[in-house]
Amino acid sequence: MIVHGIRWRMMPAALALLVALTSSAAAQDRQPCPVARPGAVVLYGEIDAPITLTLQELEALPQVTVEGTPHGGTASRYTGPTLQAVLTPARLPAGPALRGSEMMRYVVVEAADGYRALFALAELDSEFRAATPILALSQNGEPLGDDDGPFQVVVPGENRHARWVRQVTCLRIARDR
Ligand SMILES: Nc1nc2c(c(=O)[nH]1)N[C@H]1C(S)=C(S)[C@@H](COP(=O)(O)O)O[C@H]1N2
Ligand SMILES: [Mo]
Repeated sequence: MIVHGIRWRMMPAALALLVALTSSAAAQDRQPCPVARPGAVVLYGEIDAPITLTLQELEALPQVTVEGTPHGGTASRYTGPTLQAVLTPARLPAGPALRGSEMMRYVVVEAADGYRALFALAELDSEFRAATPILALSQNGEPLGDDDGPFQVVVPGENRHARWVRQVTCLRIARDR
């Protein structure tokens, strides 16, 4: 009986702790990228030092155009470098070198609103799949608007759009061990 009483008296404290833990975890999920630069994409994480790529530098990379239909919109042409091309300065393993323990590498795409989505490095590799995700700079030849741009991930062939990250700020390079 005494044990029972103690448990019940602890309930409000236990609930408060649970709420505090869940809300702080949710807040952490929504932290914007700490190294973001306005109008640029920053590569950071498991690389020697963060690398900033400006719009001009992204435009200088080979450009790919893919078809995609935005949420509630009509079929569009999205153009920009592949995420693989954007990641080139990070010198990550690619093609035949992407195997064994390297298969645990991944990239977290981070957005201005704190939204984040993860791709395995292999999903970005053109030797693994015919069409790989791009960092779109334009839609139907026009720069992306403020809601989506200036940079938006477009994933060819992926029907759900949860990884079509809008307002991309950073690519965090990581790996599991
Ligand atoms: N920055 C950012 N990008 C995002 C999201 C988001 O909340 N923030 N939502 C994703 C989801 S779940 C979908 S379905 C698509 C389309 O969202 P929209 O309908 O708000 O354009 O964007 C994706 N990209
Ligand atoms: Mo969604």
